[in-house]
Amino acid sequence: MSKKIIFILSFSIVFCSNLLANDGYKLWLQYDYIKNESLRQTYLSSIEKLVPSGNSETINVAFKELKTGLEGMLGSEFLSSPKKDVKNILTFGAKTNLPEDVILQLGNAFNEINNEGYIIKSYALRGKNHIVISGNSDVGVLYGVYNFLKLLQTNKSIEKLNIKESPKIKARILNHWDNLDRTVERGYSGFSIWDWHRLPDYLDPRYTDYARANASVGINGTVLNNVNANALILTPHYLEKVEALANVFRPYGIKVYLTARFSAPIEIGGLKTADPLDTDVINWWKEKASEIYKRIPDFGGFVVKANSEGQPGPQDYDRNHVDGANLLADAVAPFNGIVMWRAFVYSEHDATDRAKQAYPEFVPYDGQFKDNVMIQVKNGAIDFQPREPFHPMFGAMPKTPIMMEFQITQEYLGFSTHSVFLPTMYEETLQADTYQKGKGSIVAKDLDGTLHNKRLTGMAGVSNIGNDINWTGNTMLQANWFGYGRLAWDPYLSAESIADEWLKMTFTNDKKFIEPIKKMMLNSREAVVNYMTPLGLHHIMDTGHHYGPGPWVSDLSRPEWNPVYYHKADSLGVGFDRTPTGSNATEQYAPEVAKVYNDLNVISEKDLLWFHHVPWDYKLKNGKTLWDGMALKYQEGVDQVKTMIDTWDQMENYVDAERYNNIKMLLNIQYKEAKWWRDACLLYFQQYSKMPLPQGVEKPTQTLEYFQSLKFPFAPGN
Ligand code: GCW
Repeated sequence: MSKKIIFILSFSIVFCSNLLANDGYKLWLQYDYIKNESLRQTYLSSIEKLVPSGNSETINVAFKELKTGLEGMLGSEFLSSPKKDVKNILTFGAKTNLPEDVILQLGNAFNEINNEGYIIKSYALRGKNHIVISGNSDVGVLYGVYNFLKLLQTNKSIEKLNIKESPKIKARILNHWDNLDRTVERGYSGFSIWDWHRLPDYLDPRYTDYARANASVGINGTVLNNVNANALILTPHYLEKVEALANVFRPYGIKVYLTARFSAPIEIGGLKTADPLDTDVINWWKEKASEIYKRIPDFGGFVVKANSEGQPGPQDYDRNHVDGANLLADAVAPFNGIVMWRAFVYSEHDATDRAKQAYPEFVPYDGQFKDNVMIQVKNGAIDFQPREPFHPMFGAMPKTPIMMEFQITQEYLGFSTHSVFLPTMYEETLQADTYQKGKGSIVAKDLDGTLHNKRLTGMAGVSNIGNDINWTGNTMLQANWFGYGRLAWDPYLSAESIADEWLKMTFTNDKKFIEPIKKMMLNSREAVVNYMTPLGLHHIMDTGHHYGPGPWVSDLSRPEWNPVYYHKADSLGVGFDRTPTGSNATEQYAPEVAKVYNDLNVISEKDLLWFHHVPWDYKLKNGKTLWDGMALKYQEGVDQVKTMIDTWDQMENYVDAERYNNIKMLLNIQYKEAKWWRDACLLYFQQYSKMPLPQGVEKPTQTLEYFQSLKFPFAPGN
């Protein structure tokens, strides 16, 4: 081959590798060849040999990942030509397997990390340079390996490393709302990744890649099935399949959990009752637990949705959530299992403001739940809206572990067509101050246990993945799976740092790409709030499937399923009065917080209509009337999506065509739908405000009747 051809070939490999077809399957574990030659050489010369310590499956996984990652980023030169005089060594292994002289170098570090934490340290000894990745467990080492690889993926220096990191939350879990027929409730990325029919014998390689992706961000648990549960998952036929998945996940430090249908003792056990105080029921659950643990010794435990939206529960027998949760807790306690009992409960027989209903069912029972019960609370008191004030239960149960439930799938945020970076939203809730133990009692502190000194801690994220080739349908939304995992590991991280990492790992380190796209991501959540539910509006999505606007819906059987229940628009104004003159939901917050929410002069306008019913001509802080301000917010949301499109259009040279087009086409859909939201909502509310659209707001493209006539019987995820 002529020199010229070789040059052209290597040029195209080096400079165009990120422009080759890329279906997005590899997520943030792209391990792209490092194009900055001097940086690549520095890395190459700092890692000449990999030395594993220990030979567990987890260490083998870590070894394999290091080889894949380093070969990808550093090229085939890496380890291809074993040198005689190796000077730069990378050792990895848990403390128990490391040679004494290496342990000595790490000094006290092992006491400063917890059982899943890791240490990455450089040192020189007897003329050699060492990097060691270690921890108190093999899984800690694996986390260290992923984080070491991330240093290279994000082009950081690997000189003089001295990193000690531990997860701040113990149970870092994905919740799959996946059904046994492979449909996914509120799933917008294809069907379930669990191929129940072909399990347990056929193990789709995707299960392993799923485990890798999760471990790389520190997720250590997965609930395989929907909280609207089917009892069949607890029968031997399915448990065998669950066991097969657990075996795939175990080396990656991931435990399997299942949802427990409360009426399972009747449905699959042949009992007449599921009363939590009935001896036969108690024994049935104990036996079921021991049957599961025989197959899966490290089974994590159960998640339960009880007495909510038609699910069976202890209240069917005049018992309460404590009775229900403790029943299951006792069954799994001998095996160190836990129960995650959901607080998402509300009843159509209760006329109380839906936002208030969970609190009295749980908070008065603080201290009565067994030690291995966590109460799983959604971030807000209604239901995963584009913006919700934090749930009043956070900080309010000092004796009961409270875990967070975030939704990663975008049930109310435009499905997987809308590019919304959710860590911004998660961060807002995690940083919210509950004042339950005075100023600074932020939600994150209740979750990591430091606020009330809690032993069990957890976070759950309702997964957004399915069997689409790129897992999340929209490449941009991979960032939400990633970001959720990062925040479950450390709830104090900034959304900005997460976006930065994800972009570099997923696409490129080029600043000309990173800076504008990071900005785009960080603004994307406010955009969706603006074009869907500005100023504290909520739950005005169309009925059932929640796709598109439906503020007019008023005919559903349950009052609190109707958007009109939430916005209460009338000729006098709009918004839900949750102050003492209304439902008084604010009384569930600490007095300092309630005072702010109650007071029109101090409440943030972001939450205005969540807590107040205000007149259409109410003066906003910018001097505009509420009507004008609302209309302008809707327009602003649309404009923000336009800006996202303009930004993305500039990026064609930085991204492979496949992922570029995936995002581009979806942004165009988002733009169309943002306008749909703006027009439909403004036309609807205008019937009450009777005011003209202010200057700067585009004229609606269709009539209100047109928007109301749209029907989507086959919208996904329903
Ligand atoms: O958000 C609502 C959804 C239901 C879901 C429920 C829940 C799994 O509309 O689809 O059911 O919340 O969280 O239990």
